[in-house]
Order: sequence, then C-alpha cells, then structure tokens
Amino acid sequence: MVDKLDIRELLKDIEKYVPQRRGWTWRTPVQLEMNHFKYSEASMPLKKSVPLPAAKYFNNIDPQPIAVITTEIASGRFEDDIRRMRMAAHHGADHIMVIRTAGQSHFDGLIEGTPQGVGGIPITRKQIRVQRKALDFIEEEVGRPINYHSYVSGVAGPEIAVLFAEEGVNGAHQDPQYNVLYRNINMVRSFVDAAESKCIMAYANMLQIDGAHNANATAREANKVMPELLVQHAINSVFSNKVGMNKDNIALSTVPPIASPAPDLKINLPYAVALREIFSEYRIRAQMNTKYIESSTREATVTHVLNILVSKLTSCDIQSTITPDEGRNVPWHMYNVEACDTAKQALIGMDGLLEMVELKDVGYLPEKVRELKERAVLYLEDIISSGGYFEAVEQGFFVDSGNYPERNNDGIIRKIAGGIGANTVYTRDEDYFAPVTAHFGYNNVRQYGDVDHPSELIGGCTFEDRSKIIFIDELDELDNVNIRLDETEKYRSSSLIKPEVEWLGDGIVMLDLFLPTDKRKAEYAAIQIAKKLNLLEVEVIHKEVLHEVEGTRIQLKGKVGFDIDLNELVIPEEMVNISETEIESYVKANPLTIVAGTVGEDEHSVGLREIIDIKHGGIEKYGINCEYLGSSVPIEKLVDAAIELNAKAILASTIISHDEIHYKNMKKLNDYAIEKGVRDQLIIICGGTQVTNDLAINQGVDAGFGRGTKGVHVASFLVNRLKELDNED
Ligand code: Z98
Repeated sequence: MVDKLDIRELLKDIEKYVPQRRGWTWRTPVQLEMNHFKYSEASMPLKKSVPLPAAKYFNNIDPQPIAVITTEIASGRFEDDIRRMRMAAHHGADHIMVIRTAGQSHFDGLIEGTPQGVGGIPITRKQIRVQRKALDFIEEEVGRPINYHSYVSGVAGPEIAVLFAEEGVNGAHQDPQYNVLYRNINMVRSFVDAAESKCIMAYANMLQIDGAHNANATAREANKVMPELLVQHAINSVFSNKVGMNKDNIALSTVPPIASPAPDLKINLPYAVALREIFSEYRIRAQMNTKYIESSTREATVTHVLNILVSKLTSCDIQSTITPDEGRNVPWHMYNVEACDTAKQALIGMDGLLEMVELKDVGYLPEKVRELKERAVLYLEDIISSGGYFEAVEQGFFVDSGNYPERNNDGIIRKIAGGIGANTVYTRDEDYFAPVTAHFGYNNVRQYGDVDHPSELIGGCTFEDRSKIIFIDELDELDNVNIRLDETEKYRSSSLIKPEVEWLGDGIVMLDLFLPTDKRKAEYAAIQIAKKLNLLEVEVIHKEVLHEVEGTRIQLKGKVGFDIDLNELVIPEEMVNISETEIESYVKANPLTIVAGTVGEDEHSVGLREIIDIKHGGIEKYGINCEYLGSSVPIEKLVDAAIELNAKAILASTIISHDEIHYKNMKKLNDYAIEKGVRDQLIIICGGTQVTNDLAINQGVDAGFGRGTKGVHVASFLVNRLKELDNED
C-alpha cells in the first residue's frame, strides 16, 4: 500500500532543500508493443500509473503518447495542489503549470514571505521549492521526469527568472508582447527585461512558451487574428533565439482559433499547418480553445478532442489540457485528471494517424495555408514600413478584429513612452559591472582582469553557490500553510473523511439533476432541493435545456456539514474476480452445467437472462452450459433438475421482496437441497435487485448478488468456489 503525501514532512527543512536538476525534459520515444498492439508514436511507459478505464479489457496497459501532457494546477493552496499534481502525474501529465488568471504580472518585485492565495497565485520561493520537492518525489514514483512551469512576466520578470533558475523550475511563459498588450507595461522596458529573462532561462535550459494565444482569447473574433498570431510568434521566437535560447527550447503557444458549431477543422487545420510549416524548427505547444467554452463539460471535451486531432495532424510537441470546466470556474481535482485522460486517450487512440492518412497538397488546405502565410508576411512588412514594432503597437496594429490586411481600428494601443515602468531603462555606464552568471548585454568584466565569468569574482553567484540564496519563510502569522494544515489536521491524522473537490476537507459535492420544467424554474427548484438535502453555500454551475418545457439538467455545488468516520463503516468483503481467460480455461478443462430460473411467483426474468446470455456478456460466453428453466419455477423443480442434469450450481433469481419472500425462498432452496442430500454437491447462488450477499449467506445459500452484477462476477465466483471444492477433495 502506498502512502499519502505527507505535507508536513515535505515542509520539513525546506530552507535547505536543493532541487534535483535544472532544465526541460522531453519524453523518450520508443517502439512499443503492449498486449500484442504495436504503437508507432509512443514514449517510455511509466513505472506506476493509472490506466484508462477501458484498459481492463487489455491487461491494464497504459501506453503513453510522445507529446508532453500539460495540466494547470493552482487552486490557491499549494499544499493541496501537490496532491493533485501526484494524481495528474499518475494519469499521464509530465508538465505541471502553476498558472491562473489573476495577475502575477502586477507584482513589482519578488513576493517572498507572502502567504499563498493573495491576488491569485503569487509564486513564492517557498511554494516553488515545496512543489519542486514533491515533484522530485513524484517523478521518481512514476519513473518519468516532470516539468514544473510558471510564468516570467511583469516588471519583476528578470527577478522571477533568477528565482526559477535557482529553484529548478523547468519551463515558463515569457513573451514581452504579453506585458505590452495585456498588462500595459512599458514596451521598451518589457523588451529589455525579456532579453535578460530569456538569457537566464537559456542558461537554466528552461522551455519557453510564448503568449500569442492571448490575442486569440482577447480578440472579438479569434479566427480573424490568425495572421497576427503568426507574426507574434515570429517576433518572440526570433528574439528569443537571438538572445541565446535554443530553438528546441522555444515553444509556440497556439490555440485552435475556432470551435464547433463553426466548421472547426476547416479553420483550425490550415492555421495549424501554416504555423507548423513556418516554424518547423521550433516546438509547438497546443492549448485547447477555451474562448467558446460554456459550462458543459461534454461540449468542452469534444472541443478538446477536436483540438487534439489538429495537434496530432500537425505533430505538436506539448498538449495542454485546461480543465474542461473553464465555463463554470470549478477547476477541481477530478477535472484535471479527466483532462489528462482525455489527452492521453485521444493521442494514443490516434497512434499512427499520419501513416494512414495524408494532408492534401492540392485544393482547399494548401490554398488556405498559403493565404495565411501571405497575410502574415504582408503584416510583417507593414510593421517594418510603419517604423518598427514599437510604432506599430502605438498605431494599434495588434489585436485588431479585422482579418489583415482588413482593419477594424479596434486594436490595443500602447504608447512608446507610456505604461508601467516607462522611462526606467538606462544606458549602462562604461564601467557597469554585474557579478552574475547569465546576464544580457554589456558587462565590463575586463576591468577586473582576465576573467571568464563575471560571477567568479565573487566566488560564484547564487547559481553556483546556493548558500547565497536567502530563504524567506511566510511572514503572515494568520494565513500560512502551518495554520491551514492545523485547521484540517483531523482529515490527515484521524479516520475522518469529507468529500473534497480542491482543498482537503472543503466538503464540496456536486449534484446532477434533471427537472421536468423550464430552465428558470428548474434552477430555483434545484437550489431548494439542495437546501432540503442540507447542502450549504449552494451554487448552480451548469444549466442545460433538454427541451424548453419538458426538462432541464442542472448541476450545482454545495457543501456538506458533516464528516464520515471510516472506522465506523461496515464494508462487506470484496469478491475477488478472476480474469476472463482464467474462467474460460477452467471451464474448458472442467465442463460445467448450471440450472437457472426465477423462483416462487416471480416473472422478472430479464436480470437473470442478462447474467446468462452471451449477448449481454453472460456466463454462457465462458462455455458454461446453462439450463434455463423459465420464470416462477418451484424451488423443488430447480433442485430436482440440478440432480437430473448433474449440474454443479443453481442460479435462482428473485426480484419481489415483499414480506422478505426473496430471503424466505433462499432458505427453502437451501433446506430442500439438504433434504435431498445434495447440498454439498451444489453451489446455490441467488440474485436480484434487493439481494445482499451477507443476508443471502445467512439464509444458507453460497452467495447473493445485487444490482449491478455482471456475468463475469457470477462466473468468477463459481470458478473460485469450484476450485476451493476441488482442493477440499
Ligand atoms: C496558458 N492558460 O497559456 P499574469 N505571460 C504569458 C501568459 O500567457 C500568461 C501570463 C504571463 C494559459 C495561461 N497565460 C494564461 C505569455 C498567462 C500570466 O498577468 O500574471 O496573469 O500573466 O497556458
């Protein structure tokens, strides 16, 4: 049995923890054969993982695709996020982004000493170090490196880049255009800071993701900005490469611009192909389209899968998986895990796609690709003839909703001399000297003689000498991780448990309801139902009209105000199922007849037929000879027929439970078999919707199967019991 992550243990001596490595890691492609299936685009399997649900039909294989799978986890409590990271890693994520919507880039400096959850997700050294430490353990557990990621933006970008390099962060969003357009940070300052940040990221071998996708999310019509997106990618990519980043570490952040019911592939595929062709030497990080996501997880998942098809057709390197619940703001554990599974399932399901289909090189697709490229090139030429990037931004070139060269004059305008941090860039003095490793631009190290690296002059900077890093713990005495852990301690160190969606002990549950009325009435009726169920802080998170008056589906969340004590649960013993092949080979070697019927005056035969019928996965399929005697069969007839046919078992089914008749009939069956002197030679199994195993056994029969039973469960029990009997002989 594996242990749960011990958060207090992780926090212990955190000021001394040294991250295990620096830099980004891609998956290792392998020629893979699993359960006789050959995969042509798979990567090294994991040591430990949770396979997809249907894997149980294929010996529980869990093939991993080649693309890195990303999940975003930032609930505001790093101690709970760590547990979610572990779950995500076991479901196939190897890129964990600590990113959320609320402006880290509004911070002017490093934010060490602050508690988590202030203004979104401040990335403090403590948070980073604890999470990296946990990931170092988790990657050991799953047997694959896990990339940890956040973002380098705002006027504190270079300081954050240094922090990340020190703490073993493996990837970051970095794009000065993001600062300029969306955070109104001065453009000159942003590009200078970006050069410094990128230089540090290159030293630490970090992967960079750019910010072009934000234009997609911001523009009024995302598909109109496709030429601009190509231009934004080009500006950041070439800039990064010139600063010293390897192209292999530069990932373009792309979002398929449109979603169904628009003709998804007709627009998204040419765009992705154009991007892939222009930037063939770079990496592609494909995010899913969230702009059009409403609160339906079903709709979001389909969009995600269509997006992954485009990713597969254009061989993207990283597949992002924003939780498919963007539209209702419930980024819960289970949705992170589901999104990772969606990516893994879709990518592996499409294994070898391009070996079987080819993208056409004549007609609509290449024509559209060419058109996009031409528009992008014209856009770039226009920027140059308008005086360069800064002038173009000042003229409102970017995030204009026109399909370039059309213009709607609604672009974002920023002033060259305006924005946060304006006039804060100075020419370095002739004797300017910074004793640091990985520094962009002029550094007069020669004034100190013949030195290779400026930091040598001080015996190494924090990159070489970790003892120079100053660790500042959380300073808030009322809001910090220790206080939060104390508050939820009972859920860690006792047998109490509470439902949870993102924080231990948050008590949140979701109700999924169908109400036979219109949307508005359904919403208020659902709230009333939740209150009657004693749920607290009730909030509707999804409304879906199935028909304007016939009915509405409502999903709501609320909190439960009680705990469950695991020690007080009465858990029936679990029946051990054996594999289908084991059942088949046993029956082949030991031919087996059973007799079956519904007993007493009970005409409900469907359940029993499903247990028997091959069509429903019943026990016939394992070669068991089933003599079905019909419905309302007298007890005596079942036993007599078993004797006559030399059957080894009786399957008796009863649905009617009035006056405990189902249990009375079981007792009769047992008594009559004893009377006939055959009880020892017969296995008696009783089933029905109201039957429980314990009560059935109390009546003297061998087993009781209730609702949800499948043929395989009954066959498993039969074979196990027959084997036991064989051993007794
Ligand atoms: C993603 N879900 O890309 P604030 N820099 C860049 C960004 O794209 C972002 C930030 C900074 C998205 C995450 N991206 C959103 C290039 C944000 C974040 O201002 O601190 O929120 O910046 O995966």
